[in-house]
Amino acid sequence: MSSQPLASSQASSGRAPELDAVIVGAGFSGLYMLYRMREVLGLNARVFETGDGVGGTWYWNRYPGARCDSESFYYSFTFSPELDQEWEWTSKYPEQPEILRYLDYVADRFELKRDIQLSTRVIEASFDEENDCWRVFTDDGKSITARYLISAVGCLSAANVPDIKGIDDFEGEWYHTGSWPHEGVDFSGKRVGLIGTGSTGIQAAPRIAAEADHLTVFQRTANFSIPARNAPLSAEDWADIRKNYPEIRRVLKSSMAGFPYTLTERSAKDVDDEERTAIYEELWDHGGFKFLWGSFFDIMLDLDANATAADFIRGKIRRTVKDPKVADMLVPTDHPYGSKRPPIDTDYFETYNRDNVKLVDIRKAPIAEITKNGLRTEDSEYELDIIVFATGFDAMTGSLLRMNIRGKGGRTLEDKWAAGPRTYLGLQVEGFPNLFTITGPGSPSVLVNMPIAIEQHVEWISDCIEHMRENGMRRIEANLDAEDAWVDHVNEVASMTLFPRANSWYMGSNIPGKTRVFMPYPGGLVLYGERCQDAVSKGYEGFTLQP
Ligand code: NA7
Repeated sequence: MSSQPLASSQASSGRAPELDAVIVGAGFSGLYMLYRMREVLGLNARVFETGDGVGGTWYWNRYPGARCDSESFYYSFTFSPELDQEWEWTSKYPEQPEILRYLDYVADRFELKRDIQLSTRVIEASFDEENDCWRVFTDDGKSITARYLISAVGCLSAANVPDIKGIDDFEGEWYHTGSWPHEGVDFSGKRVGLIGTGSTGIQAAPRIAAEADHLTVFQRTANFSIPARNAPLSAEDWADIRKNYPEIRRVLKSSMAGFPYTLTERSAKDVDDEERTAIYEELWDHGGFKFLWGSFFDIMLDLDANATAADFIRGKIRRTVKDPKVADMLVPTDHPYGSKRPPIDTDYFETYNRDNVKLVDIRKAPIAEITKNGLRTEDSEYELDIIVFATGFDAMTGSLLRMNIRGKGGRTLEDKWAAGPRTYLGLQVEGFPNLFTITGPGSPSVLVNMPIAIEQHVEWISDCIEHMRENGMRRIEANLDAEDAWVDHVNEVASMTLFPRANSWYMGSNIPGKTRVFMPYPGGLVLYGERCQDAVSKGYEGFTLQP
């Protein structure tokens, strides 16, 4: 389909915007959104991207060991059968450079780059109520108007560097994993301190340990992790995958979390110890997210059921780590398995058997300051040449808020979300017409295999814009009552799960001062997709559309 862009055909009243849409971010979301806007709707869109290349999260996260935690043939675009046949992943869990090459290939393959303005950060956006459009300001001193503002900034892109006293005095080098130098970091012969044992720290530790003279890991919270069992993909594997792609895609989209795994209908408490252990052993040997999404239905619903999985993993940690005192420190005790984003690893626990690795418990003796020569906790000093912050992100809201978005009456998104993010379906915010948030808070997003969540959102948004165009509408806004009801629903579903029992970035509790509220929608992809479709089939119920 190709037709006249909205912006140039707009003459009814007010001034026509320069663009149909500004899309912010050129990762998975921004690339596909641009494709849909241009190639499917024939509209005039521009992407602004801070990085000097496409790739989003995969552009920034270049730390050693950075790789995808979902299998490559599940973690990729599904919209183009031709692309499926052309691209071949080398392994089950490809490393960051390969994923970045894929996204760059997609951008070239669909000639997207001509509408992507790199090295440009959106610093402000204001809704123009008279003309029903957004004015978007960028850090090159320019501004542009667009009917729609579509956030494709991702859920995990605002890096969290903790405010630790003395960091400016440190005479060594320090890096955050989410903005890693392109030229890499040479760890050879260096004493390295790694702060953080989330998914990132768990991926990075084995790689840094193998390169550095010495690695000290500063752990605040011990974490559960499942082995990835990465393996190269052979020509035979590929022949099979290619043949089965349509079926793989169908299953992914009709699953709970965008993976081809099904939770059994049995409770973990209804099987005897022997059978349950055999099931967990099989999942452990398989590796990856299947342990969470392919086991018992009540793992994330019932503490006792969860404890069976958690105890199994604790046993594995104890059997892997040779020093019982270190194993004790590594065994998670303060949250249910899966209530923090579960990491997937390659030799993480084994790393603590190396002579050049030390684990420090900073819950017991917190970091007091960074000194000229390293780091001081409340009971010891550590000399370091390099400090790596694997301390995560201001997740889900950070990147959105950094854009200084002002809606109706000049109200800022920051003000609207002062007590936590509020959206209708994670797609729109009351008071902010014509703003769409791809994988925004209140949508399944980070609880789902991301490309699948992204495609569902992008397709919903582009269908909505098409509907607006066909019906001569130029403003769409979520209704307050629909938004309130959705926020209540998200909270209600979250309270039925074990997710709120952890201090996680899902809850905003990793950022000092951030409101503690569960941000993603935990009802699963299918239920969520039905809610989105239901709104459409009832004439965009919960939204107000205006000509
Ligand atoms: P995460 O999962 O937020 O992990 C951050 C880690 O850093 C975690 O162990 C935190 O401990 C620790 N942390 C955070 N702030 C501090 C301070 N101030 N002092 C000490 N330790 C701290 O981020 P990741 O980058 O690992 O993963 C983010 C997502 O990216 C991941 O889930 C995937 O979806 C991809 P805590 O647990 O809060 O006690």
